[in-house]
Amino acid sequence: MIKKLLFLLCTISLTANLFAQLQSTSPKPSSAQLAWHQLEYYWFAHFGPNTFTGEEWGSGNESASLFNPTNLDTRQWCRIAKQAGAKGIIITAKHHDGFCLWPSRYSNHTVRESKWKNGKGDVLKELSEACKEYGLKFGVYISPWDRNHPDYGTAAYNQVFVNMLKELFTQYGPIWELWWDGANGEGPNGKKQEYNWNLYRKTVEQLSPQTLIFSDVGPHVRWVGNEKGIAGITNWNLLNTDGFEAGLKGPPTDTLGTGNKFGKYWIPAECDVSIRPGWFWKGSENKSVKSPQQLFQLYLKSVGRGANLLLNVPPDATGKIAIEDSVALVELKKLIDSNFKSDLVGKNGIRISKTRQVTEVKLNKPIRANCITLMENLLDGQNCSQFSIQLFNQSKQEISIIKGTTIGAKRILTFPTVEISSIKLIITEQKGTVNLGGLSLYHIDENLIEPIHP
Ligand code: FUL
Repeated sequence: MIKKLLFLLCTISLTANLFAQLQSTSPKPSSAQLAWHQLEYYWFAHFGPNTFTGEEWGSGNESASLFNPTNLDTRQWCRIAKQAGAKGIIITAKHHDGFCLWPSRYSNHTVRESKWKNGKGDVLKELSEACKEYGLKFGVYISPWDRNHPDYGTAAYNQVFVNMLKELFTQYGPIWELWWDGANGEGPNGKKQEYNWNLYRKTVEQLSPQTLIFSDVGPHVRWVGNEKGIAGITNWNLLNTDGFEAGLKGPPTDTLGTGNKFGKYWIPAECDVSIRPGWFWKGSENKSVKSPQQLFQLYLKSVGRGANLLLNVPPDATGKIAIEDSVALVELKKLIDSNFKSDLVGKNGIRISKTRQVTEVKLNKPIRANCITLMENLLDGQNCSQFSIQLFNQSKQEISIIKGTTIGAKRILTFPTVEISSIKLIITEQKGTVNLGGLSLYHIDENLIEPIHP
């Protein structure tokens, strides 16, 4: 009997030890990443010669004089971004066509060679200043693939790219997020470039250690594996990147969507998607701007799955955000605000009993609802790998059960409307102790949700 008891005690303490060990070795977000998680939603701005030619991938042979916005107004972009609830703007400083939106000393294909402002203009200067004025984060997309630069495809180009990065960080900082496109096509001499990612990364780390670098493999933020704005239903903020590189040598796209449960590094997913069919503005697509309801769906499938939403809002050829886009964006903000305005638990939840794995909420009267949001406090890492939520009516009968896997920064779960008297959340599987940051209940507009979710 005593032997059995000792054996049991040993097993319990070994399991507890293993649990504590797992928790302490599991990756955690840096403070810059924690702050990034809180932003939830911000903009992409694709702008350049393509805005004037209607191309998606410029050849690099376009004349610089094509770039000539008649009324560039980056403050208008920021005003609408603010009104629309976006937290920052990431601009295409250089797309695959090689055209630089700043007068780079390392290229002959820039705003300086254009007619805009007689070659004296600088889009990055204007946008970085406007972002500061409006309290928005400023980010930069810079494509290493360059279809214009004569050095592309030779070792010298890696230094050109480094020099360009240096210009960006020394002249337009602070740069909050740097977006690295892994695309690697041919340059003007028909050759592809061997990118020196380590050199690029070291350059940025030296100049701006707080900047979050995005690519297929992070190191700080990862591509979600599609350009539809949709994260995996299971979405770990962890990823194994050893042996992978940005671009074609990246992890499989479905892995990018879900992350790795036991991933070695904290590299959360960012969902990029355009408000229009293309990434660059085209007059012909003015009627195809996504509706506020479609954008709300994307919000649920990105932010609502613990990722961030990077929504592309391309300025038009005058240099402003078109009316079609701004109307949809301001409406989106209204939908988010009105539907998530009142947390019905906050208003009516009387008693919350909480143990390590079970959280119970009793409501002081039956409430009609169709949405629950969960949040995990990520300071201790991401730990929930399976949960179930039971919904009970007044007679304490279970009326619905919702099962899910990961929670992360935020998890938005929708279900057919029911009248609820109490809620029981059970963490059925966890990697380490789940630190629940919030459980809220809403009744959102039924036309906005798909029948069953997840
Ligand atoms: C891709 C590019 O090829 C597209 O043009 C766009 O910039 C998108 C965000 O990234 O890799």
